[in-house]
Amino acid sequence: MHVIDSHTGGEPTRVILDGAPDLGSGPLSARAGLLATQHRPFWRSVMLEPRGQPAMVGALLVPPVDPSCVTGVIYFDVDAVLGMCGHGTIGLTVTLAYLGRIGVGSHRIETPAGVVTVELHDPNTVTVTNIESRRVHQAVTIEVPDFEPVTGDVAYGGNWFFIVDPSPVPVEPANIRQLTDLGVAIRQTSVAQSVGGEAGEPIDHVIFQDASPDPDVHSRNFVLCPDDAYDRSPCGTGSSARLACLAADGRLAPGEEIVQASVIGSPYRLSYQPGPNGGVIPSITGQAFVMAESRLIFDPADPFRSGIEI
Ligand code: PYC
Repeated sequence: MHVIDSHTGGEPTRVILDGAPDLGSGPLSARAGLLATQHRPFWRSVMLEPRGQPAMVGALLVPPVDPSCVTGVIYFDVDAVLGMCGHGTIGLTVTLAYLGRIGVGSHRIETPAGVVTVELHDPNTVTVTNIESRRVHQAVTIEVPDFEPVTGDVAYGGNWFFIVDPSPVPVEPANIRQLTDLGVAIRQTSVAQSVGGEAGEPIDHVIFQDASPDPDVHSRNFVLCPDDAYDRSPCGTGSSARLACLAADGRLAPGEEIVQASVIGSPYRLSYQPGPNGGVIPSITGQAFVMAESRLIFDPADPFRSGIEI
């Protein structure tokens, strides 16, 4: 299996070029469903240690349905197949440029959540124009066992987010353990209490937002992903959901640009335009770097060839 690893603001992406199961030629959302339900051992073996690493997202290249797209892609982490992934799309674009498949300019990429546009500015800098993102519920209070009640918004940016703003715990590296524990408890409670999307879609990510002490940075976030790892980048789909909330609250005008930093300080430049259905069309600009190009080996004699399952 030929893979290329990159990181976007510290968040790893593994692009899978070959060796994956055949998912057919249906709509990407159907192929993502097949991957999630029929091929769980495959994607987990690529993400789990010792082959994978915490927080890594896989990007499986598949033929697009829409011929105007340079590729189709299905993203996943060790616990879930994702609708879209912003940092992964920045990493994928830089990887496609590294492979010589695309050059500087604008390209379309098909994901299970819809077609996104990427602008490659130089070998490392990419702007993603995401699918329309929207706030679904405002100021929902959840009684979280063993914690104080928390109030947040439910928003969609290609994945489903519960966004707590301001964070009850300062968004700082020293608090990553505490933020992770609270985020896991919020996600579990939101699922148990059926707090989710319009059609009952479960919350898969939790975001804590904080003001930034740096005057050049609008805000900092901590994003808990489905695998219980925190996003080292400011999370592209999470930033999209957050833009939808800022727009709905009248706190950010269309076209106005802000810098959002992750808990480890990696920045995205964010802005939006009004969407056709009352949401926002987010723009996310960030940088990715290719780190490795390798062949994964699945030796039948290796007791951990499927990854460490504990
Ligand atoms: O950047 O959208 C994102 C993302 C989702 C999960 C990890 N990163």
